[in-house]
Amino acid sequence: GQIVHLEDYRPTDFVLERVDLTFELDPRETKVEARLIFHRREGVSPSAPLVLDGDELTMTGLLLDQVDIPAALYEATDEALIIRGLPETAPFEITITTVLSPETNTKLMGLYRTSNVYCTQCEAEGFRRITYFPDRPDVLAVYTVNIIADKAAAPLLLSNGNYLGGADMGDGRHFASWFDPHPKPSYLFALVAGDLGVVEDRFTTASGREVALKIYVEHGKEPRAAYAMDALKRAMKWDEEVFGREYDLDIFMIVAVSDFNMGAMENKGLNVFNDKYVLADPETATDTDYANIEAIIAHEYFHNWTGNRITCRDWFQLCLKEGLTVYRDHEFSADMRSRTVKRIAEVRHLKSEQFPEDAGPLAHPVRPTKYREINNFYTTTVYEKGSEVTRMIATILGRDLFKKGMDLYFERHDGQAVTIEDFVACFEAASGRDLAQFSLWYHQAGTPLVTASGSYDAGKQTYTLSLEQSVPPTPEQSAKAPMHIPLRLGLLLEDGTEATPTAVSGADITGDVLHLTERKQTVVFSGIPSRPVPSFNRGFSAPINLHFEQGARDRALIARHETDLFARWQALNTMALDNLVKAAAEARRGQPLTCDDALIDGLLAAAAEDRLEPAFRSQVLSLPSEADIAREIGSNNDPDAIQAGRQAVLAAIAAAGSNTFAQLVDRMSLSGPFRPDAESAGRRALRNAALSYVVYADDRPEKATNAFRAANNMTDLSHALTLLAHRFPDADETVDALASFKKRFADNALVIDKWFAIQATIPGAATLDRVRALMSDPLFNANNPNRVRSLVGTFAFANATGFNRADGEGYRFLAHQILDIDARNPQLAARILTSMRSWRSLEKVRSGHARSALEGIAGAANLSADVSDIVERMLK
Ligand code: B3K
Ligand code: ZN
Repeated sequence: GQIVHLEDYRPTDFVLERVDLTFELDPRETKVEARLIFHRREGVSPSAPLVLDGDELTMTGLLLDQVDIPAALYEATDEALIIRGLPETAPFEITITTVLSPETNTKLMGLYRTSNVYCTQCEAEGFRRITYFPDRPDVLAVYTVNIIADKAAAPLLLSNGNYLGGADMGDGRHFASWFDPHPKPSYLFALVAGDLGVVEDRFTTASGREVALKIYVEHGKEPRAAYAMDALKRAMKWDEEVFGREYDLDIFMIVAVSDFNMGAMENKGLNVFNDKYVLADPETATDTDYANIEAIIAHEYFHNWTGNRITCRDWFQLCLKEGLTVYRDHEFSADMRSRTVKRIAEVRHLKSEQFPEDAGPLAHPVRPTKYREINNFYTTTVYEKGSEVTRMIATILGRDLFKKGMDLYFERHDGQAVTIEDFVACFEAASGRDLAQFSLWYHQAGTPLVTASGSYDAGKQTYTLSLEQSVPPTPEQSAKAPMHIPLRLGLLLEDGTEATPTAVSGADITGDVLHLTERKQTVVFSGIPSRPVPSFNRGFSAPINLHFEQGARDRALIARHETDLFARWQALNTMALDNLVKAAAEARRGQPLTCDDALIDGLLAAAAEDRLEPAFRSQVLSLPSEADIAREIGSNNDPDAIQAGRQAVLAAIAAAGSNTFAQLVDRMSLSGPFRPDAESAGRRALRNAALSYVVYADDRPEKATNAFRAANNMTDLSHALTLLAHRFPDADETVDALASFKKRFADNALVIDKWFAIQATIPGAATLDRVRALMSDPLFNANNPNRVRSLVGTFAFANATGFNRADGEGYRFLAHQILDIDARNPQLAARILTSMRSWRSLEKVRSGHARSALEGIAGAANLSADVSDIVERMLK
């Protein structure tokens, strides 16, 4: 693939007015007729050819206004169809016939088959695998779609928009026609055909439109779609109440399929989902699964306005729809559940996924300026950091002006394909604020570092904060300008109350938001009666790293008294991280391992504090991961030492807290039927966190085995199995439990994915052989993305000691898998390869092995653009 540059953007020469598609579906020989009505854009040279995108297409017909185009006037290459001699001003119709083989389409882009269902995935550039087309998001058109198929094999024929009608064709086939009145880009096109069961419901919009809701799943799985339907209705209502957005068609459909490259896709009126994010019942889904379903159903629905009605001018603007829509789904989940616990989970995710990306060779701005393969830019930076940037706009403007800006965005740009600049301009217009410096968040990669130091002057009763910001260099961006960082902050006094300064100089402050805009700023707070304890970055108001020397006593004060609950968690988590880093260093040097009493006291006090909600307490008890510790250390990492240090800290907490944990296991148990609501999930989470420590403190598998036997829902069952497998991998009890779990759920692939993932994350060097063996298990399927992600992906992403073996075998294994997967499904291969994005921060023996493995991939023949783009950036 060629490198595409943002600065090269220009509109198409021809305007697409209408699209008429007819599909004659067949597993190996699907015929697609595309009738496209264009006119030459004003001012475009009359000799300019029409250039359409294509990818692996076989064309069998090409007409201009129903007449064959002579061979001399067109040229079809691998990537394009170029037609010359077209009318100067009058509209004309191009008819293209292509023939496809959905059954052998293993890339899962374009039209493919999954479990006998025809389905499409077009974002970002999949539509060009269906027909030649101006396949770019700024080409918006109205589509009519006719689908013809065998009636027995595909009784159900779906596409975007509203159903127009259909009929039997008398020859065993039937057809259906769909019309989508909303102009849309090709990436939002969808077609689904097959034999599926359906769950139906209705929704009445605020203005009285009746919408039919349908969720299609494999026959027999209908009961497992009930929660998704409930989440959909709640999302529709919430978007009306909070963003004033109503649905705009008579029907909204979701189809769950079992082979899908990502989570889900927001095609207009016809969302297609990975079935993992639709299907749930207590026996087979964990609380995390329920929460993910709620969030993703909402996310795709919210795209109807942020993405579909207002779309991206080009793919550089991806965060325009993704960052904003993630922000919207985060807010939705916060309103449905506990806002604080949701925020903690978001920040943990951001730090464990986005921060490493931003600190490594794959770092890129939220709004990149060039790409080789756009599929590689559906990243946590574009999504999650993009969401944080939107959140910061809301923090800077305040609730009302943010709402005003959003309303203006919807009003100004409905029906358009726009840019980040257009988006930001709406907030500037609504608030009168200049967001030029703030916009650097879109353009500068890297996680800013804020270093703070404070001094108290008792005589003057002033507290002086010296703040310094820097943004680390990232690929192709060495020098960075200072950013506008909205830092929420509180100054706590010894008695736990908050100081209210009589004056502040050196920075703009609105409410508790301190606006950091200079490289160095000295802020003086007056009227502070005693030495204050600063609590920085409340609610994680800015996605930054913050360095401030703060003793355990001060952190404990924050953990006890902060009014911002997120900051309480943050104080304990930071204290834990400091200890874990220290313990890792001790393990590395072969010294005795220590754990501070202040940490143990803080964790146990929070765990036992009944005024705090259980979900929050479970977050306090869950220590930073090995990857979190590695990120904090930053370089020359030894995963074995990190793990040894972490285990020593866990053991110390488990020993000191044995009574607290045993009591929590008892007191947090639930009776009555399973309920997936946030409160019940929180109790299960706290109980399971406590159980982990109980099992950790014991060298016999008995307690975990009992928990496994007693579990009556998947959250508890899979947690107990994880405890058994991770703590006692070779015990007979573990072997039995793994076997019984497998037997019980052998016909449910999504549950078997958990079985694969639990085993893939067993710590230690021996797990690689286990993973290899599991790849030959009859329940494994190397063609199914969910299976591959659960076993190979989980091993590489989430098993620090197993994957990063000192002998390099883990990397060689992964390299081999990447090449194997790449031959079938490049997107999947490239995604899993990003698990090595932090390879340079390993100690030199491991990083040497990692480099060789990456070089092996880079040197392989026939690499896809997806994988070669990632591997080359990683080696640069
Ligand atoms: N927009 C899709 C992601 C498409 C990924 C293409 N490689 C799902 C989402 O973000 O909602
Ligand atoms: Zn999205």
